[in-house]
Amino acid sequence: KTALPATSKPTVSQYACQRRTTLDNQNKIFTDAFEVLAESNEFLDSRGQCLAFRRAASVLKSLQFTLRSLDDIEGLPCLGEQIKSVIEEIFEFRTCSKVEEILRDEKYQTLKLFTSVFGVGPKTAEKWYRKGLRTLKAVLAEPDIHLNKMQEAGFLYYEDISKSVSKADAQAVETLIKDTISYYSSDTKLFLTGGFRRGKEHGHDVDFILTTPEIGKEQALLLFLIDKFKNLGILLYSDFQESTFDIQKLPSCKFEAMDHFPKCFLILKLKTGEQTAGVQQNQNDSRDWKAIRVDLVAPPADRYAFAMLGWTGSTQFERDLRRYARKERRMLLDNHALYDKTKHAFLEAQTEEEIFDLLGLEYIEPWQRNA
Ligand code: DGT
Ligand code: MG
Repeated sequence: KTALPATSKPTVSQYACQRRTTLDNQNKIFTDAFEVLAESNEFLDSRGQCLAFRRAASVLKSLQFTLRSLDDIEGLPCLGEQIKSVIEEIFEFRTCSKVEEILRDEKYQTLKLFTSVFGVGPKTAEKWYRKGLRTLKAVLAEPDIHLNKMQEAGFLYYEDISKSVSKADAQAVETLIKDTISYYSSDTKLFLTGGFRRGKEHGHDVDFILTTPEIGKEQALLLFLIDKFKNLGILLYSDFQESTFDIQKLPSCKFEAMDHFPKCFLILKLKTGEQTAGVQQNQNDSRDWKAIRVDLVAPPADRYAFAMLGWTGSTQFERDLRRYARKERRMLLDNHALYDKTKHAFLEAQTEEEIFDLLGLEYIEPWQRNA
């Protein structure tokens, strides 16, 4: 056997889609710090800074060892001077003063609280903060705040949906949907996606892709399901968005834009088999259910692979897939399609493996996409 020279470390790609990132994070102390710094910059609307911290966290998550000294980060991508100094401070003090300062900051704490409500983003949270509001109770008591339907539901079921969803809950929802779609057609397919497909034990919601072998038949599927849930008395909230999908359109480079498939954001009543306090405070009835956030998306069967790849995440993995396609392959990728700008042609794929292949990437399993 010939030993590798001491200097030859495996190179780590700057793209998350060329790294294998499991849930076994060996550098949590650093990545937790970067997530706080990223979020604080998101609240400040500093997109570039926010992304820089997210990328750094993502690189460290992919390492199979814990950082011990500055030598360990030599040659790693996405770790600029600012990031290095945070890592250095954590080496020395086990904590970062900037992160501590953010965590103590009243504004950060308040924006974090407000954005934990379903339907409330950083912009709305900021608006409420500027009005002098500091608690959820204060928001509800403020006469000139108009909540939209989503936010109303967010407040009403806050106690349940602010807690994480377990894998067991996700499986229970899967069974429920499976039973219900059998009434639509026996060949409707249901796939768990999002964080649970990546092997996570907990999530903020449960994401599913549904499709039918016959193209076009998936169009009415979600409305059928919503109607059934309503009749079953388990539909607490539903926001249905119909298809705006156009096969001719080039894939969108913007990750933040939602895809164009029919989809719905739901809150469902899931039977738990145990008694819990009522949803509304000062309501002393008990209940044997909890509210769960569920997202459903119904792409046509020939778009299934792109939709599945796009909805499996993680967000950082998705961003880098698109960035890699554009910068390294002159291709445009989104949740609907892959377009080759050199050949001026759409590239078709039936499976995720085929999409990785078309991009010239090694296949990364869903549980290795926790970037
Ligand atoms: P969770 O639910 O917090 O445990 O984590 P995930 O990874 O399931 O995240 P979730 O449910 O917000 O989204 C599922 C996937 O869907 C996500 O990993 C990427 C995709 N996705 C979510 N939001 C967007 C978006 O605004 N645009 C695009 N293109 N994709 C999105
Ligand atoms: Mg999810």
